[in-house]
Amino acid sequence: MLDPKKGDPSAEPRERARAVAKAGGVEAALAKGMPKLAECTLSEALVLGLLKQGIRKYFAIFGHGSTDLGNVLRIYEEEGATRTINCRNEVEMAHAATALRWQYRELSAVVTSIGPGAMQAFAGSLASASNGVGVYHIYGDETTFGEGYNMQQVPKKEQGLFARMAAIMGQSYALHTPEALRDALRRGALCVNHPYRAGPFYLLLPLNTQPARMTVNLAALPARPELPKLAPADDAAIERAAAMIAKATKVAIKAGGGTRGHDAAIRKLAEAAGAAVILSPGSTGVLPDAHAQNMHVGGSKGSISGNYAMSEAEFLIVIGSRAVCQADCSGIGYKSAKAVININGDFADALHYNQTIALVGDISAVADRLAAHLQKSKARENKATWLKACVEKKAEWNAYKDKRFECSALRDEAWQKPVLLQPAAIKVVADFAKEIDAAKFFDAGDVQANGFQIVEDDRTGDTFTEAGASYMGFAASALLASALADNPRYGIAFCGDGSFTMNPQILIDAVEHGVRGMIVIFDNRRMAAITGLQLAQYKAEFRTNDHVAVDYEKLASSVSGVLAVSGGNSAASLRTALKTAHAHLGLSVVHVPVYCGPDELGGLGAWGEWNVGNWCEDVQAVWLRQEL
Ligand SMILES: Cc1ncc(C[n+]2csc(CCOP(=O)(O)OP(=O)(O)O)c2C)c(N)n1
Ligand SMILES: [Mg+2]
Repeated sequence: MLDPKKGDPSAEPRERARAVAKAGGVEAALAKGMPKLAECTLSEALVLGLLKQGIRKYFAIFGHGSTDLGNVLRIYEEEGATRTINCRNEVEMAHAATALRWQYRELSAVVTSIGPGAMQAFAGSLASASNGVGVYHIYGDETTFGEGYNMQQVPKKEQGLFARMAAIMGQSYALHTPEALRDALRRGALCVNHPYRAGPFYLLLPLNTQPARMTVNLAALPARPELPKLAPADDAAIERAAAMIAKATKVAIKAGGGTRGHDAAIRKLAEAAGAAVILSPGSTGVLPDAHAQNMHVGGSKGSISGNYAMSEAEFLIVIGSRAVCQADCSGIGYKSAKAVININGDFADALHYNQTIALVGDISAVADRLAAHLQKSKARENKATWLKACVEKKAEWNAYKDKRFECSALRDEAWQKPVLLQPAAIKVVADFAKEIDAAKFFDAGDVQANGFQIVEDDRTGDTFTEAGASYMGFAASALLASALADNPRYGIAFCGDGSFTMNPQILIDAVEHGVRGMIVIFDNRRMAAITGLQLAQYKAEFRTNDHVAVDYEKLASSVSGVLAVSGGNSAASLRTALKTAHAHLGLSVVHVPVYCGPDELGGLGAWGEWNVGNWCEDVQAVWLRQEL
């Protein structure tokens, strides 16, 4: 209850917020004389602690489980110390926070109420866990007195169930005691800033400890950790690895998602080793698209050239890969490989295969040293025949793709008229993105799979394909990151109709928070990726579409501020629509009807094997015989 006799309860927090904002951070404010010891609530101490780690930005949906924290965020925002944006769906905001870190490297926190809000944000955090992206999640939680069930807690006579659940996904800490904040934030800082295995850190904030008063020593709260890059201490293993690479004649590099941002080192190593480079869906751009040694993606979807290199290479250099079943180890992966060099920061990932020399450490640091040895020994020289065969396979793949890109409209059963084919339509939008230097976002379905087979990136950071979890709804939600980014970049979300309807909240949130960007809905009026799998495996479709016609243009334009445009049924009309959409100073939506049916030009094919459905027996039989 507010007690008028006690004066303004927000006066002290306001003063601290002002001091921090004015100085430009907690440490700077302390240096300028802000008292180290603060008497405040746990909610405020948490906000100060996060500020000390450089976190000023919050995505929030408040509820009764987070009103106290919300009140502190209000005061701190009024003084210019933090920024909070309110969202419409917790899954959406978890995705936006993931994208903010992934795309812009900016750390933020997601704030929810207790119960359903927390549960939804938790579900969304799978994307940050799967892609190794650090984000703080702060959930309201049951009171520590245990006076009775708190509404919306997990209804069981057990303690700390949300914290336990969250700890399975990442790491969690229940702030049962305000003074535990120091420990919680030290663990959190390492989790969200971990150099090679970052992920979500969950702070469970009980309803009754949020307003509890405490003495916090601001000087003692942990700052963002600075960790040195690590690499093997001596050259013994690197020399052994270099000698093996020099001797082998068919070498491939598998560049996993961990290679993102290590473009220069990967190129140097690939060229020194004479290795064909197989990309993951998440690492397109690490080697320029047209580089002769770039074989494009490999795996269950894969490509003609990527999968050729995967199955033919006799020697494998795995870099920054966690060995995903679809992309690596089931089916197509490395049937001819006799030995592996694995560069990874994580011991377990580095030792995933047998016959391995594990070069544990920072990718650039290790790859540069290995490349220097390979250059000295001219390791590339005996690989000309192999690289020539790889180049031929890449030409085959490019010709195969071109045939699909050139195809004009085909008559579609659901649309009852000729409509564009998905690969051709995605190519038009991907080319447009390049033209205007936009970031591309993909999440799931045929749109994602065709997308990573199509994009022609020349550097890390032009495509964000949520390949870790393939979470339908990520792409559109990721646009919201730009609302909080220091230097927002125009983004285009490539969405299937199914994926878009999982998280359409962006229509409202983008307008409210001033996002400039575009959603392109590739509408085949079904969840076609699953239809395709069902047909390929069991020759029958089951419940992957409905018969409800949705007018996405009308739906999108019903939100004031959103511009909706029809992409039409030809490449030319789609290009015109993209230009119109891009000229809009806000969020625009381009709706493109696309074909789904038996014509092979409607997709880019699947080039690998996959341990699912009725393929398991065959795939597993091959895997059992593999010694790697
Ligand atoms: C949240 C979520 N639910 C279910 C799935 C499983 N799933 C993967 S792709 C897909 C269908 C995607 O449909 P759509 O977005 O329309 O793309 P399309 O394949 O039709 O191009 C489904 C249901 C998923 N990846 N994410
Ligand atoms: Mg669809």
